[in-house]
Parts: sequence; C-alpha cells; structure tokens
Amino acid sequence: MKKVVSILLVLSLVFSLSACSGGDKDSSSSEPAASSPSDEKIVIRVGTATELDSHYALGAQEFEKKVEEYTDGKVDVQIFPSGQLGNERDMIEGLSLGTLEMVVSSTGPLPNFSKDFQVFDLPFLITDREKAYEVMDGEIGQQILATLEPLGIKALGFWENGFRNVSNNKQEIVTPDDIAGKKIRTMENPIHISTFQQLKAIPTPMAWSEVFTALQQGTIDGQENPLVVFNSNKLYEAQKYLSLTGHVYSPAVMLISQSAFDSYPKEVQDAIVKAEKEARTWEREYCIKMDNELVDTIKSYGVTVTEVDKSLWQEACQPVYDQYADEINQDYVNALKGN
Ligand code: EAX
Repeated sequence: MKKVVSILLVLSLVFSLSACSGGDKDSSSSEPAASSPSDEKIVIRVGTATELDSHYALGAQEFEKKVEEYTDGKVDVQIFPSGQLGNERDMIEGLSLGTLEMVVSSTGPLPNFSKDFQVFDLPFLITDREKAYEVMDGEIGQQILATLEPLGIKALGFWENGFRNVSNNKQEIVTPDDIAGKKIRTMENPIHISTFQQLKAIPTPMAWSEVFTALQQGTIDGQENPLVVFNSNKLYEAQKYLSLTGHVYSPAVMLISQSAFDSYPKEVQDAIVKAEKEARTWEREYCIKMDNELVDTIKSYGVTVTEVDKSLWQEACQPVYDQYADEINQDYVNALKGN
C-alpha cells in the first residue's frame, strides 16, 4: 500500500512541477517553456551627441517605435542623447569595437574612418536636398556607406543634419570679410578647418559637447551648424548673431555595430532595416519642416538673423576644392554637385 501512495505522490509532484514551468505558454502546449535566451529582450542602445528634442533623437524615437512594433516588443531600443555615451567620434569607435550597438551622427567625424565621406564637407557642393537624397540613397551613396564595413560598422542609411550656418557673438556677419579673425568652432574635420582658414577666420576644432560652454565663456566667438541644431541645443542663449550662409549641406548617418547586427535573429535584422528606412524619411521631412519654421522662432529669441549673398561666400571658399581635389572621387562630386 505504502508503495502505491509514494508512486502517487511522485506523479502528483511531477505534474504540478510541469504545470508551473509552463509560464505564459499555452497551458495545452505539450512543449516545455522556451529556454531563456529566445525569451530574453534584445536591448539596442542608440547614442546621439544632440539633445533629446533634436532631429537625430526624434528620428531615433521613430526608429524605436517601428522596431518595437515590428518585433512585437522583442527588441527594446534605448536612446541616449546629449553625448551621454561620448562624442560622435567616440561612439562610432564604440560600434567598431562592439561596445555600443547604434549611433546617429553627422558625417563630420567619418573622414577619420573613411576618406570617401570627405565629399560631403566641400563647401557649397550640395545645394539641392532632393538631388542629394537621390544620390545618397542610390548606388554612389551605398558605395560610400560600404567603406565602413571593413571597420565592423554597418551603415544603414544617410539621414540629415542640414545646411550649416555661421553664428557668432562679435558682429553681424554679412560678407566673408566680416568673418576674418573670428574664432569659429569647427568639427574635427580637415575640410571644415581648411574652409574657415580660407575665409581668414580662426578655425577652432572641438567636440560638440564642449561648444556651448566655450561660447558662454568666450573662448570661441562662434560656431556653425544647421538651424535645427542651433535651436535644439539652445545656442540662442549664447549667440547674438546668425548668418544664413548655408555653406555646407551636412548629411547624418544611422550606424549599427556589425557584430551586434549579426547576433540578432533574421526577423529582427529585417525589422531594423525596415524601421531605419521609415525613420530616415521621417527625419528628413522633420528637418525640412524645421528649416522652414526656425528662422522666425530664432528671431523671436532676440537673435539677429542675417540673409547673405551666398555667391560671395561660395567664391571665397572655391580654393578648398583645388586643395582637396586629388583626395576626393570626382564622380561623387559630379553626382552631388548642385546646379
Ligand atoms: O551632429 O559637431 C557638429 O557640429 C555636428 O553638426 C552636431 O554635433 C550634430
């Protein structure tokens, strides 16, 4: 009798244990609960140097929404704005090392990784966004993005930073003569530095995260960035004058660590690729909307905004093309050149 009771006890113990391990699985399923790896969420961190309400971070939020929708919440995208994970160059290096998953960055630091990106730094090369989008999303753009692959970086697509304008605290800048002698912060990028040397300014390269404080302390007189960056980083609190030079059209890029991407299941990879394309379109449209609205907004903060004769600036910057002609693929230049 005792033997029968002990067998019944063991059987009831076995059945009660298997019912508990079913978790949220269908109770009728005969399959045991999946092992933890396929159940665990995939966390993807996206870093930006710009603020949470900037074009990059807002575009990254669109990406986040889409990826989490397409993967039924299997992926958890976490956005780290304002340089929390380092400046753009450091974060890009993190992708290569596999210590960070994703970045949205300007192309400014990229010539340090691939010279092919230098074409985007030529002053007044790109004057027509739609034409630039077509080239960047086409064969030439994909060819340029692919030059990052040997570094373990998968470039998902070109986003937009925008047409860069000069701001400063010394005087209204109208002609190139007015910028002479001004300490202007530039990105740590050779063609940007050469351009402001050519304009007889004093280019002062530094990481974006140091700029606001340097402007407040007067260690630099000015900087140059698109309206959307000027506004989202509240530069109107530290700059009196803004000149609409539009001297460089600056693309951005959404990048992912190749090692991270390769570690994801195919359906997650497909979701990332699809979501980036949709977020790219959203971000570009947002930048155009901001360019149309922000001049009046910035004026309302008390900043003197000046229209300039861009042909004078373009002529003054022209020698930079000759200086870098042998470093830059002329096919890229001819494809991107505005009319
Ligand atoms: O990417 O460093 C710069 O001026 C960039 O345009 C800015 O961080 C947005």
